[in-house]
Amino acid sequence: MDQKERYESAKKAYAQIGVDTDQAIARLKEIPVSLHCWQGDDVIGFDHEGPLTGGIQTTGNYPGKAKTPEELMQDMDQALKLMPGKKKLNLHASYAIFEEGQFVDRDQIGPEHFARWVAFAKERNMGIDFNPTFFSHDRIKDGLTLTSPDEETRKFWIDHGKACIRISEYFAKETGIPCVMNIWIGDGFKDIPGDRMGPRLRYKDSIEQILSEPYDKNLVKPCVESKVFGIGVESYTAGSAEFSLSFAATHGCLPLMDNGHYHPTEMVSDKIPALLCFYPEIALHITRPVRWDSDHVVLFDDETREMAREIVRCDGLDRVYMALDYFDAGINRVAAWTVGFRSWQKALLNALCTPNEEFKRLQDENRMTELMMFQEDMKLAPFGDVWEEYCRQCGVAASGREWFETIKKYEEEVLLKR
Ligand code: RNT
Ligand code: ZN
Repeated sequence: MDQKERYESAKKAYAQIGVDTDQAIARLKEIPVSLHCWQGDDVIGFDHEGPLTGGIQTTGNYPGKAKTPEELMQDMDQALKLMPGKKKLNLHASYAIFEEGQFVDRDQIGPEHFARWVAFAKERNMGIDFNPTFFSHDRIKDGLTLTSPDEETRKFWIDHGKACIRISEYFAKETGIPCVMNIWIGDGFKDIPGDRMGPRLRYKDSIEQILSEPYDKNLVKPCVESKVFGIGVESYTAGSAEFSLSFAATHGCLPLMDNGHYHPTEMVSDKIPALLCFYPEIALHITRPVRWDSDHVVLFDDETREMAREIVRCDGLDRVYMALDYFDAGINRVAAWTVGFRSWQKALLNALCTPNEEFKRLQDENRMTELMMFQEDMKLAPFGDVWEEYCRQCGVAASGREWFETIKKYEEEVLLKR
């Protein structure tokens, strides 16, 4: 059978269980997923010399990492060409581009330092999401930013947050697509704190001051990302789950869940429907935690599938902002981007090809044995043929072995020559 015949046969098989694969493919093409620039250079950026701090870590030393804006854009472009689907660009403030002699500190950055990124995104029809960078910087005092008891330090970081609101609005205006602006800080303590509430009250006040910067709520969507712990801040983080959720709920901003930021048996797939009962919109960082917040490349694994399934089941595709967040420095970085993005695309397509209505009915009628059986059956549905068709329609290779040839060539001709 050729590809077309295989798809026709899969389409029939899915139709028998009430799934319209043509519709699933068409829907997926409209869903934007945010691609993080920071996989390309191990979360370094262009505004500092120092190492990555803030309780996050990249491991590995694979050759060829991007060191300049040109290299990062070139690498990302290569990755984008191998991915099906609609993309959005996700930038960190540390990726500001300063022309010769134009350097300013993070509290002073403005739209002009991101003009080249806007041009990059516009040429590729992408919106832009943004993140203030509260890590990897010498104005971090004793590991603290927005929670610092030192008012000068705290003010510096509040001003950074405000600058980022202005830049986010600029992105939205330029691209015509709302900008999701995510606040995450690594502030916390390695050992048992003497005051847990003080830093949280300062954090609350700091975000309130940041959000007091005027902005159009339809254009900028501020989020607060929670975290259970970080490297070096094992005992306490100010931005815990309860803090972030409560802040978002009481301040009209979005909670952002990163699935590497919870205790290992807590599942974000289960938290998505809980939050969607209350919040009009939520945001996600999709990653793969291996034993800790290790930020391995996203795969088409059980929890990834389940997260996508919950978004689709809850009819949440227009209410959930999806962004990838991982950084592996131990493998080819262009391939890391590509595999992770494609994995989330697979998860979404798989979710759209799931007989969700039928599953709900079985549950509501308490036919749990059948539900279990049917869910197991679905694991062997001819999903690969639908994926192949989706990739064909998007003009990218369906099989990894095929697109990997491009990566190998790019590595030889570009990455290894750096
Ligand atoms: C860190 C958070 C945060 C970062 C990025 C670089 O644990 O997940 O989102 O990964 O902002
Ligand atoms: Zn994250």
